[in-house]
Amino acid sequence: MCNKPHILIFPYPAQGHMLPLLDLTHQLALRSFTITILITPKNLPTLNPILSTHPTTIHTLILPFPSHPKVPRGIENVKDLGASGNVHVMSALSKLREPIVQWFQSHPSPPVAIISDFFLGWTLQLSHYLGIPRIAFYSSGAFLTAVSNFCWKTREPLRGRGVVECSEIPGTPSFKEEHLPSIFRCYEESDPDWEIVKEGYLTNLLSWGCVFNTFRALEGPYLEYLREKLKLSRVFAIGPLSLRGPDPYPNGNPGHGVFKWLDGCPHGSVLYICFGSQKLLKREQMEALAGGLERSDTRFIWVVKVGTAQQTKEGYGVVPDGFEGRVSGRGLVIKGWVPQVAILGHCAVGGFLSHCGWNSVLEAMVAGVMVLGWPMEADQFVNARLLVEDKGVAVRVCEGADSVPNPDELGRVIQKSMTMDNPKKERAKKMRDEALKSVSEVGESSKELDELVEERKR
Ligand code: BUP
Repeated sequence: MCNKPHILIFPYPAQGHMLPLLDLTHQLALRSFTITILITPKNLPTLNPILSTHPTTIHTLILPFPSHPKVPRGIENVKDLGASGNVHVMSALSKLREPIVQWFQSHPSPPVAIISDFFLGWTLQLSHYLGIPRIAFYSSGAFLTAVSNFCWKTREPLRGRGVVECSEIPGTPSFKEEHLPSIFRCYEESDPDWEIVKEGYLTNLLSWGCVFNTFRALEGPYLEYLREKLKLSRVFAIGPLSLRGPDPYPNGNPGHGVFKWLDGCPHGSVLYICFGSQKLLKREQMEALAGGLERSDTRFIWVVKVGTAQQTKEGYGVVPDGFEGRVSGRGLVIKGWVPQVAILGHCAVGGFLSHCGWNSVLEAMVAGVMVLGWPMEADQFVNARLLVEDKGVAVRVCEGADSVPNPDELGRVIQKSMTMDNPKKERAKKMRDEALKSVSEVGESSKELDELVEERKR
């Protein structure tokens, strides 16, 4: 371990946060860093591809998930808890400070830097204590960071205002109050967990550097805003990271049946539907979506998140009776995890009905497919605005975590979006070219990754 700079990587336990940070970790391992990834036991399987790709340069620091009164015992990943659990998971993880200090102090060759998720802002103070720099890893975009920063600064006056105009930010975007990241609306002064969250968000920008999973063609003005207006000296835009990860199938593609089915579908004809790792749709939403898909007469793959036995009993994630039979041949319903990046990259896929989670946004751009957005919570409305208004590569089909779309209308929008030529599809394809260019040898994202690496090796 001694000759190569040693870096501690601390991901946040939600799939959408872990996966891109592991892609960055892969790049650092390729560039002669020694790495330790801090992980809790149940999240260890997510590391399998990267650990088997770098068996000697990537190590793990496995620490038990700290107990917390609001995180049920045995849960270590937000995907088993839902987005509202984030606040308590963030708070629980802050109890890892002491074990990390002990590990660091007894290590023969301790890390020279820590890269931790932006949901772990408290690690900045930890890094000061350890005397090493901290790099904040943003698994979300620069636009969101600009909006979040604006909102924290003006948080009190935001309440009850209805519409919030982000006056300083390029384009002066405005958002309905309920479309701002939920953290600003749910904030509870009296709950100490929220204090940890707020502190963490605010201190992130004071880190030695801020790394974003984004690329200039998608978010150029917002990256400039962070650099120029907020005067952040080290902003590294190094994405899309889904193009930089380890081979997900080092022993050969396992041949997921979905690809065989896609091979038989015409070019651009399939709508892929997935709402990320956390969102479970309620019965009425499942019925409305199924109804819309049935009426759309469109080929589709619908990835369904299934809940606990109790949630299923209450109708969450339940596919309506008879639906699969009625759409047999033109639609696939898949319960469980699928290789999303590879599916989006298949030439038969022509659209993505998405909750607009940041990774899904980037993966759609990499695949060059237009997005049919149904933002629900968290950063998703901000991301949707970027795609629909700024970039013109998406349409909104519904909005809100509890909203139930009208099946007739949904069916019509899906059919129209998938069958008609429109400029959004063309723009999405251009965005794919830009994404690929950014990670090419001479691309902007590659240059910024090189800069980050060089600065940390100095
Ligand atoms: Br579900 C699912 N396969 O079946 P987002 C998700 N993913 O590869 P979220 C799969 O998880 P956060 C599946 O490709 C993307 O990289 C998907 O991230 C992958 O949404 C990631 O889009 C999901 O940011 O994110 O889950 O809401 O965890 O950040 O809240």
